[in-house]
Amino acid sequence: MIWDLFCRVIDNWGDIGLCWRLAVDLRSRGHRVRLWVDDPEVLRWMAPEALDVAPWNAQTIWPEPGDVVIEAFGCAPPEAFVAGMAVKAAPPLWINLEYLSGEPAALRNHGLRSPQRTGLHKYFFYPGWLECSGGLLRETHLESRQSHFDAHAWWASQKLTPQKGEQRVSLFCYSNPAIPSLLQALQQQATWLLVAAGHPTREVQSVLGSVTKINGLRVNYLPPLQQTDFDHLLWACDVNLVRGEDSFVRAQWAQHPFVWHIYPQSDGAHRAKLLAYHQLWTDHAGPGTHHHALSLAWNGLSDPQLPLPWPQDTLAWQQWQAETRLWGAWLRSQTDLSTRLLDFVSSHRPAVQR
Ligand code: TRH
Repeated sequence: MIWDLFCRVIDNWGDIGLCWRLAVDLRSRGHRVRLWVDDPEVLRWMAPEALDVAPWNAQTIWPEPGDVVIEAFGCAPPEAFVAGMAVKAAPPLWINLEYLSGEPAALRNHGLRSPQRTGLHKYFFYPGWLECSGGLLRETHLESRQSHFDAHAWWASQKLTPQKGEQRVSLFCYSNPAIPSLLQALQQQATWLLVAAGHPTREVQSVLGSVTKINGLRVNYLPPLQQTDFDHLLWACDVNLVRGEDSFVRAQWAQHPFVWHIYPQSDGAHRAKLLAYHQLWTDHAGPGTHHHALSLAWNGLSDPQLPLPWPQDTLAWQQWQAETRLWGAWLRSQTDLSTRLLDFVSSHRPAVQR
């Protein structure tokens, strides 16, 4: 099938990061994907191989729409393109790929159809953790990539040198008042902190200045990594602090303890979203004693006066690691997002044909 995937870059790297991953995955399954992006700048370093990205701007001459149209995060395809969809004898299936959420409202809305002015219909597709949701992006060859991964060779390829006995922690977050507390906690044990480019680097440097070694803590600032190398970073570390949506999903495939810095919303709506995810963890992986406490504190949802509850003993890490494995195994036992999208398309396309 021909897919038109629309991506508007609002802020950060997640809009394009997720769309690029989806495009690559659908192509690997034999589909033709036109990825329309209004600002492809980030892809230059994130995916230098992304030569065939289609520019979405005022000069774009829109071709006849394909079989499926996906707008990422409600980004609204241009009117001229939608008009082309409406006049097709068999209009494409139009899907709004929404944000990841475990909240009941997202599950209720998943798959619902919304009539449009043009006489077309748009369907809502919600990624999620449960079978009744849209699932999580997981490429078909992920397991084989992971089983062939050689962390030592990868560190060397990045000109980074791990040291024996250090806990390796990656950091990718938004602006976060808990960073000083994190750095304090990490100094208590031998830790190698790998700080992602952008926000995280600025935040950590604003606390540590030019210092890169303090008590047990050693710090490396990373350049922006290609997306495949960002995955490798998560596989090579023992603990991953991730954010947003795409890096959060990738941490779940990395099989190491991880903490999610959820995208903070001004109305505080992220709290319910975070708690819904905690509940799913408790239901499917275990009590989450260490994970939940750290996650709440990291997201500013517990007493900021208290030190960050970073586990300091081996038993705690073992428990958390065991739960992380269960969580990952449960998710891997389900079908992935692209498979569910394809099923959705094959069961809904005939219904919208005229
Ligand atoms: O960049 P983000 O904060 O994106 C967010 C979320 O998508 C959020 O839901 C949305 O509302 C907001 O943007 C607009 O975090 P996320 O989703 O983890 O995306 C980061 C992407 O960047 C991911 O694809 C991984 C990639 N990445 C690299 O390729 N190289 C790197 O070095 C790093 C740090 C990230």
